[in-house]
Amino acid sequence: MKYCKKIIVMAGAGISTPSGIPDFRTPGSGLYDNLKKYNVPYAEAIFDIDYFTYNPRPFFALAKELYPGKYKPNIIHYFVRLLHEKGLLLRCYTQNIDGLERMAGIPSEKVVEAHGTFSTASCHLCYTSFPPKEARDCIMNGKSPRCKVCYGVVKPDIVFFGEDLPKQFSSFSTDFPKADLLIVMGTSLKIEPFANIVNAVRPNVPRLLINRDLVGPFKNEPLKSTDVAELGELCEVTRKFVSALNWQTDMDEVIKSQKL
Ligand code: CNA
Repeated sequence: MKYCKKIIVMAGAGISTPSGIPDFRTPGSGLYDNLKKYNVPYAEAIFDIDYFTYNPRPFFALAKELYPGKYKPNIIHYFVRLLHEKGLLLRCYTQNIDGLERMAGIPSEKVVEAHGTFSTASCHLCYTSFPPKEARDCIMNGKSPRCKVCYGVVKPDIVFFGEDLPKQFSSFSTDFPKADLLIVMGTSLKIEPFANIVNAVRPNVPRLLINRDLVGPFKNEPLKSTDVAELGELCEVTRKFVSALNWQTDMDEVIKSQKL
């Protein structure tokens, strides 16, 4: 870390499981094993744009759970914030839609929410913007928000399977070649095109995976000499890093400054 000044973080649902938000694929606790109550014919249907057009209710039931407000950032989000405070964070690319990076105080220009956000909403048919608070109120009250132009169903701007990623995502092509360290954490690296940008750093740049299991290129045998995998619980590994870097006091201050 001492020699790295342009760190990119690629994050997934695993950084938010310690905050109480289930990920997709962890057997037992992951969303894919717990979708019965949403009554969907197959797991991915809940984030499938064609299925949403046919029946938006399962997604809205899940959205009620996931809307930011209920959950708080944890030490992992604050670790990314600390990288920023120390002038080391080039960008955090997250697949998460929980807004916990924002809540941890990482400035919006430092975060690319590659799979969208609940903070804006639009019609899923004509893409006209819709007041996000009104969308939230409707969904929380069990109603479907409707577009004021075409009466199509409005959804928070979460990227579904079959939809394009936000424009911001394309900045990876200029960010990644500048990075001098890539940290990949809490993701199965199963969803494209996000998963693939792990290969967009220069070939000699170290890549560090912090996760319960090996994923993506970290599964290769032999492992590339510049790739390192630190397997385990993210909170524990993060604490270990904070201590090894002697950042405990700074970490305490960052958490204290973000009164939630
Ligand atoms: P995933 O496919 O569920 O993978 C999560 C990965 O994190 C797995 O490899 C787990 O083993 C690992 N993991 C989970 N918890 C921990 C932990 N405490 N310590 C260490 N490793 C852990 O999720 P991905 O993010 O790869 O999949 C991308 C999807 C998930 C995106 O489209 C998201 O929108 C979607 N998602 C987001 C959230 C959220 O915003 N919090 C929640 C659920 C799903």
